[in-house]
Amino acid sequence: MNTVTTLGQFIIERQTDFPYAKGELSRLLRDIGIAAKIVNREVNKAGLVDILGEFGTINVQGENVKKLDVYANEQFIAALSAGGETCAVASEENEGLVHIDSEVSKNAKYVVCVDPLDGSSNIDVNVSIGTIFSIYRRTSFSGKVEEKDYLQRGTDQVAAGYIIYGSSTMLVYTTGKGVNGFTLDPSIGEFCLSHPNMICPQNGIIYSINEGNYVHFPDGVKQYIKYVQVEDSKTSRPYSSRYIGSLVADFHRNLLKGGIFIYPSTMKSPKGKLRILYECNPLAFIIEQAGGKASDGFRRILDLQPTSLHQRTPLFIGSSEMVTMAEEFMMKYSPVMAQ
Ligand code: P6P
Repeated sequence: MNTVTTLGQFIIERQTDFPYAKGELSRLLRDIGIAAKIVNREVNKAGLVDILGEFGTINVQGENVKKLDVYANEQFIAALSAGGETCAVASEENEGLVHIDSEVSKNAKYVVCVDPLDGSSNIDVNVSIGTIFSIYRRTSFSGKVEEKDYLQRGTDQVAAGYIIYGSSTMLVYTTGKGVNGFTLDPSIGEFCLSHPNMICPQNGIIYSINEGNYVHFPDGVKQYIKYVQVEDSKTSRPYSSRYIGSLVADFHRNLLKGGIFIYPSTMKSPKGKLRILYECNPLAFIIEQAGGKASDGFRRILDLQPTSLHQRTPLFIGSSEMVTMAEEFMMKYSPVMAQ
């Protein structure tokens, strides 16, 4: 009989990867898994308005109905607070740091960045959405956590992962020892190991970009798009265009099948749209651990030095050979942007 490995069992088994670990990171990952199950329960009901009602109304239970991204944010912060293993959270939903000041948490050694429900505008049309998280050791040794505790390079991440709420709900994470995926089995309420040692194909035939912004793309991106659309059977072109408009869903498909996701700078988002701390860095950590690549078109994402919590960057991420080729187009046709 196939043995099922739950997320909890896997985390404990892998604790030996970190000889000096005393279990804090394991418990922190467990806390994230708990919040993911709670959010999953509500996300799966999102279409049943009579249960949730419209944001700002009172539902059948007499509760104030919250937008799901607000609800998700509260659940992750509550689970992390209850777990006591992190001293603060930087969230896409909060302008400043969310300090966790309980006696246990205020001396905790980890800080967490989270996009609690990315792509939440897709909820109403039943498109897959996701949570993205990133974990660092705090750099200050005492006192209140400050923004500088978060302004670390992506290479300093201790762990990173995402949850995708789709046809099934999966949690995918890395601690720097490869990437593993767990699928939620609702019948037992556990995330079970379903995708051990995930590897991103070095090449692919899927490109993901919002071509509605074409006129505002840098020339390097325009030329790359023209290249992938040319008929050439030797290089399997034209590629297939797949763009869901939900970062976690686009990323997850490309991780499994091979492909490149590009959100470049545009007129509307001159620095790119996606955030370094809780979107680009965690996904860059995962893709590199799976053998892929992530850059801003010129520089490795994980080497970027963030200067603010909600800082944005252009993002080229996915199969290593595809990202490298797109970077070559950027260097050839948009070299001025390399500065
Ligand atoms: P656009 C969703 O709002 C999001 O933050 C990501 O999940 C997604 O990849 C991107 O924005 C889509 O942006 O401008 O193409 O609608």
